[in-house]
Amino acid sequence: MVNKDFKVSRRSFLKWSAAVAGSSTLVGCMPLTSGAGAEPAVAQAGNRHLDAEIKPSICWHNCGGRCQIKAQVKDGVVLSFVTDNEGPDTPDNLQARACLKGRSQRQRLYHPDRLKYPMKRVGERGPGQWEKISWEEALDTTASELKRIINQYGNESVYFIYASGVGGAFNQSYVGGASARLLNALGGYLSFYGNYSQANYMYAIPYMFGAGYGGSSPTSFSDAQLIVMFGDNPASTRVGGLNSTYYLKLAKENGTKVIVIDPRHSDTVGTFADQWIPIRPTTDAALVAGLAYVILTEELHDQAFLDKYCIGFDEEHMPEGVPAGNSYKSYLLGVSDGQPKTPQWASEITGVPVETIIQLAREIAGAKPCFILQGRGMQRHANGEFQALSVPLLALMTGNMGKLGANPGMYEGFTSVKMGAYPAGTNPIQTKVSFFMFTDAIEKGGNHTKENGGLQGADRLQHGIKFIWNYGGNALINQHSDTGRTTELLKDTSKCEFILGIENFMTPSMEYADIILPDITQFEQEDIVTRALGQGLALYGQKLVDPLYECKGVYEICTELAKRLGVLDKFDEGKSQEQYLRECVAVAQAAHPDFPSFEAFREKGIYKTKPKKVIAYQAFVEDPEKNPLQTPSGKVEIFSKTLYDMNNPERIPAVPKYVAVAEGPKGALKEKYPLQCIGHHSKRRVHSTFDNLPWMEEAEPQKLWLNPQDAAARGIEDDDTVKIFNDRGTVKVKVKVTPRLIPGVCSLPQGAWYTPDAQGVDTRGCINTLTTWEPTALAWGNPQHTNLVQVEKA
Ligand SMILES: Nc1nc2c(c(=O)[nH]1)N[C@H]1C(S)=C(S)[C@@H](COP(=O)(O)OP(=O)(O)OC[C@H]3O[C@@H](n4cnc5c(=O)[nH]c(N)nc54)[C@H](O)[C@@H]3O)O[C@H]1N2
Ligand SMILES: Nc1nc2c(c(=O)[nH]1)N[C@H]1C(S)=C(S)[C@@H](COP(=O)(O)OP(=O)(O)OC[C@H]3O[C@@H](n4cnc5c(=O)[nH]c(N)nc54)[C@H](O)[C@@H]3O)O[C@H]1N2
Ligand code: SF4
Ligand SMILES: [Mo]
Repeated sequence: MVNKDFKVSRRSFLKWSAAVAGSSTLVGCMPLTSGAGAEPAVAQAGNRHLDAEIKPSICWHNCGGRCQIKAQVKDGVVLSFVTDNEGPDTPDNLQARACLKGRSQRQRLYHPDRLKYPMKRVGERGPGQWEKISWEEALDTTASELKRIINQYGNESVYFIYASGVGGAFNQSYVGGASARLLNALGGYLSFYGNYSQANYMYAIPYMFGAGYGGSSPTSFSDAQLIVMFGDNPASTRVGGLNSTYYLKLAKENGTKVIVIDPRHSDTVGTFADQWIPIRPTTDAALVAGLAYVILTEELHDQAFLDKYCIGFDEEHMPEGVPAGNSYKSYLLGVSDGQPKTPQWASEITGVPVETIIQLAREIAGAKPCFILQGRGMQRHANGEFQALSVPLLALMTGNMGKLGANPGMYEGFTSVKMGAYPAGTNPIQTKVSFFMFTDAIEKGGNHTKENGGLQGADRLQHGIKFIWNYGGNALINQHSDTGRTTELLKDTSKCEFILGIENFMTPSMEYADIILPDITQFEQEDIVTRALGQGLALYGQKLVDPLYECKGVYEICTELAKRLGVLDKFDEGKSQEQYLRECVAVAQAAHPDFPSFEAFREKGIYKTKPKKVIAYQAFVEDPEKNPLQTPSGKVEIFSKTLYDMNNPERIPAVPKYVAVAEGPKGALKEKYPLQCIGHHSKRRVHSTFDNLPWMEEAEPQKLWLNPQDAAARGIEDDDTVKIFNDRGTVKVKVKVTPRLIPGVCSLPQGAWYTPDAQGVDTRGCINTLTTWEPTALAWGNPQHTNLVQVEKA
């Protein structure tokens, strides 16, 4: 295995271990930025090492934030990380303050398990045998395999797999940066559409709102009378931007009521909600139908708004050629299926009491304006498209669109810094697989098609995926579904012939690579990161320390591969990395008159735009004739003729009906596997990143959340070790018995590193041991929160 010969000089090792062992006070993760009070604590922390130099850096992993962290560096060693503590920290100039993870980056930088040198697989693919090799050999082998596979199977067989762990200009794991530029220079690669975050939402919403859809920004939370959040947990996830909870706090101070609908009593519920409405996972569209029924039958709806801006709500506003009884109103009244969607009906499915539904409906209809918002968790389900499409109905029926303080049920809108991008070039290969179907494209090879796998840009693949470029991601195994099935597939080297891994750690995905190249972190190089928020943000990360061990950055790796593959001129155009960064900054300077000089930006490491209130669909609502939506009718399509014509009404309804799913609360497997298991995003990790930090395990140990009733019925007590299983796999982990989620539902926080024992039982708590490859019906997306399981005392 790795890490046996820890090849650093004793002197430098002692320096680092002393640095890591130093005490650290972890503050809470929530960015409760406030004008007063926060400054002294931050300033104190900032002065901990008075003689150290302070250099700006970045936390660039994929949470809803991107924060400035500032290193205290002395004698070439990072002594600690503090965070943005500059400026008055007022609503006009919020600090970009890091959470507990960003402040723990020192433990990641100096982690003893860092990958230290290039390695090649010896023996079968899978966990096991690695041999240390030289960079020369690692790069030569990678280049020759890349060349062989392109010659033999074509560029379409080279897959740049979804990965979100890195987000700089050069260091872009998400189909961009130096990796994409190299692959484009070589003739292109197979790319993907959709993503693990929001595939079902982003595929479905355009049927209703057209391309270019969007929401209002959290900066206007306090302009709302009521905020209703469906499955959204910004207190832990920072979705909506790193300071979105600050705006939530402002709204509360302003008297805005906050209601959160979530099976879990999340940190957002605990900190901000006036009311928590727990719901069974996958049933939000039924709740929306029940609410809509009350609003309609009590005549609280805004008929004029529906008439003017929407089609498909009622029979009077339907596209040509659709038989009667297909409107949303007909669905609500039970015209075609004989079942009116009464609060009783909705309550039976969702578990939300009838009185709560009636009261919530009246409250939503009475609040002017009402900010209706959904998170990404509620659509990461087997019926995710229709979960996502249902929420806007509440805003449309009450006219909560296009006005300050209103949001039409969509994700948060944002503003951004217009930073130039490092040019990745163009990809001549137009074929795209669904991000979630890459395993299918490996398994089926040339038989992966548009019909059976959702392929775009071609009817079928030529040979399937033969080469995987895995940079800064753990979705090859850990973050994808059904780890057991995926690992079996990848063991077969006749299917995918070569896997390249570029990482900082030996993650579960890296165990399946053929060559591993040890990457430097953001602290060992220079790069720029931007983030779109209520307030646009650009961060510059300076090189804090020299590369550790034998690690090299991805830019250098790509340069070396370009040399070996004869495309160096095309790759670097004779420019230096600094020249590229200067070009990126020049674009920002042209767009923002107050953007500093390159040198000043590099020195300070941060630039922010003034916060802006984005009002979704303001132009459309003001003048729908002049500013039509990009839908076939130019209006909001509550009924979609395109979906109707797919002729699959049970799984793909033309209006946002409740679609019951096999692993839902009334699913066929319920008797055998009675618990719905979701896997929320926890504050201690960003996906699988930070899972290996002892500080984070101390902050929040990995445990299954289980309700006391379900625990008692199984003789389980808090902190017991339990077995969670279904037909796909078994996980053994400790349990947190807590009323913070409803009976019948459990949650295994996603992102723990898949660690199977000899029997294949995961011993760390990786939820993807239990999830399925089966994609969603319309989007070919991930249903990773939809799982039926049983739990027993281990
Ligand atoms: N069951 C279930 N599965 C899920 C989800 C869920 O809710 N439930 N959520 C899904 C979602 S929303 C997403 S976005 C995906 C995320 O899945 P991934 O994009 O795979 O995210 P991470 O697991 O954080 O993996 C990022 C990797 O990048 C590495 N990394 C970090 N910094 C660097 C660097 O500087 N250089 C290099 N080379 N590597 C670096 C980290 O070590 C880590 O292994 O997971 C999805 N998977
Ligand atoms: N700390 C941290 N922050 C992160 C991430 C992380 O891993 N860690 N990941 C980042 C990324 S890439 C993404 S995509 C986002 C993810 O953000 P989300 O997808 O919004 O996060 P989740 O935790 O999956 O889900 C949010 C909430 O939805 C609830 N939920 C689950 N199913 C249902 C349902 O059927 N109905 C309703 N109403 N609620 C439901 C969950 O209990 C949870 O509290 O977060 C980002 N921020
Ligand atoms: S994990 Fe996210 S919120 Fe925390 S410091 Fe990093 S970027 Fe900021
Ligand atoms: Mo995500």
